[in-house]
Amino acid sequence: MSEAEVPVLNQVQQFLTRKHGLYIDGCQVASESEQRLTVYDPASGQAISSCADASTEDVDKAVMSAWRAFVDRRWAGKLPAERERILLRFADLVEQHTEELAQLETLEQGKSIGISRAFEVGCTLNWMRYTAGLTTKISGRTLDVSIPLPPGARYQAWTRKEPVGVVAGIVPWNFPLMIGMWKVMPALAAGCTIVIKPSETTPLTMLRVAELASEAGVPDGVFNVVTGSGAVCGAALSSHPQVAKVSFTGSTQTGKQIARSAADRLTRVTLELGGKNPAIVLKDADPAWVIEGLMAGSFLNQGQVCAASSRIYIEAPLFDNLVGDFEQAVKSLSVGPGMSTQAQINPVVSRAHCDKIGHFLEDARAQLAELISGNSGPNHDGYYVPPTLVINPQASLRLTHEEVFGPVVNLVRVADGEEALRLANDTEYGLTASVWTKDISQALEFGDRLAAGTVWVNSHTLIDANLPFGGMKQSGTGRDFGPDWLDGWCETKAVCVRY
Ligand code: TXE
Repeated sequence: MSEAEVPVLNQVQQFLTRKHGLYIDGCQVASESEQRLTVYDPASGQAISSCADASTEDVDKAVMSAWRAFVDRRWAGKLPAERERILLRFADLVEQHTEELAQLETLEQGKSIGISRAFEVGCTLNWMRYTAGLTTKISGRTLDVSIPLPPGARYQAWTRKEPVGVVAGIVPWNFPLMIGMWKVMPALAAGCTIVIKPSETTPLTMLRVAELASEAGVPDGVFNVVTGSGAVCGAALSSHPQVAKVSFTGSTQTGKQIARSAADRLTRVTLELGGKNPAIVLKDADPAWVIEGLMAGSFLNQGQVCAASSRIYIEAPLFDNLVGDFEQAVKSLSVGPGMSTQAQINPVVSRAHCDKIGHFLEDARAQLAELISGNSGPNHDGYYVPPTLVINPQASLRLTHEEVFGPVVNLVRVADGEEALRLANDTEYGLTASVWTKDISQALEFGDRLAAGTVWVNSHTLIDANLPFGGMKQSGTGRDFGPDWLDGWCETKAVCVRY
């Protein structure tokens, strides 16, 4: 361990050595299956823990626990203010365990401990408290109706929001705690119950926060966790007949599979899928803002961010100078383990993902693309990918169009803003986009014409609990966050009363 590496807390070491089961009905239970899935530290490639590889029977047990908790109204039947108090207490407990959760996250996911503290836990707390507050603001509308029969009858009508039922939350590995809580919290705030499946690569933090939820007073069966593969555990969960809604974040391919199986029973779905997000830099942009904003927008969490800026279109007069500035910035990044407080780029999540990014780069090299790379990682078995700029990639390269989901960003010279807009929108994705300019009219014009669920001006990848987020086109369906967030977790019931 180098001097800059954070010592692992005793409770984290103990948690890693536990034989983790599933979290059902408010306690750890052993899986029906003997199969285990190994959890690796991306900085070393060493096994650090394992989790249960849940069977279809396990998933059924968890869903039925959530179903019982929903139908007997042990959660939805509480006063909204009581649910809010419990959820705020849950947030306080997560805050008290910040260092423990941040270390677990870094050890299983690879990201910097600073990012784990600030984002995985720090930002998650903002979302938790925001959503807890929504619990007491659920409301419908009163509606005047024009029903003419029988003659002389009078009516009053209104809508009520009711929790949709048992929710299945399926979570990816890039922000295991934060994205997990983006599913748990709105479900609980709305009065639903949930079974959550973290990624098999990063299952640990969800198992730990489920314990904290129970400690905060969330009733047994309301928050359940199953761990396991996508093919068995994920598929069984998302197609379970008692699941009323699936909230999924992950690849477009798996999202489509889930939507297809949900169609059979018209299960509600929210899908937050991939992106190949453009940033358009116009010639009057402030270069210092561009470098600061788009270095973070492209390399945060090693580029494993669905909202990341991965295609940067730069108007010709600024291009050469900005490429020079990006090169300098990329080459100055230090690369090392997430537990180091000094490393700015850390390993990616898994050997498989490291190899996948490697294949994109091999394809680019084979086609003689111009690549500028920063530092390589330490010389051991971690999953390191050097931060890389691809200059004017040809249309034939896979990384020109496909989501790399790694520390790789395309810098493209464009003649003018019109060419940038055409290229920016020439994608099957539509998650995020940004435009960089000092001209407010240009900014608004480009904002209107970019086909993306979120458009930033002079920033990128900055999300907020009060700002709706989600994709157009093949980046998904539905919106998370914002004042109307719980609408996606509720049914609207119309009530009409004759008097
Ligand atoms: O995703 P999957 P993977 C993108 C990114 C990445 C690619 C593949 O480009 O390289 O997806 O990553 C569960 N039924 N994103 O393979 O398979 C799985 O167990 C139900 C974008 O890891 O989509 C995990 O819990 N569930 C992204 C979750 O789905 C299934 C974040 C995500 O895994 C399932 C991550 C099935 N049939 C990757 N198959 C984003 N939008 O932020 C798998 N799963």
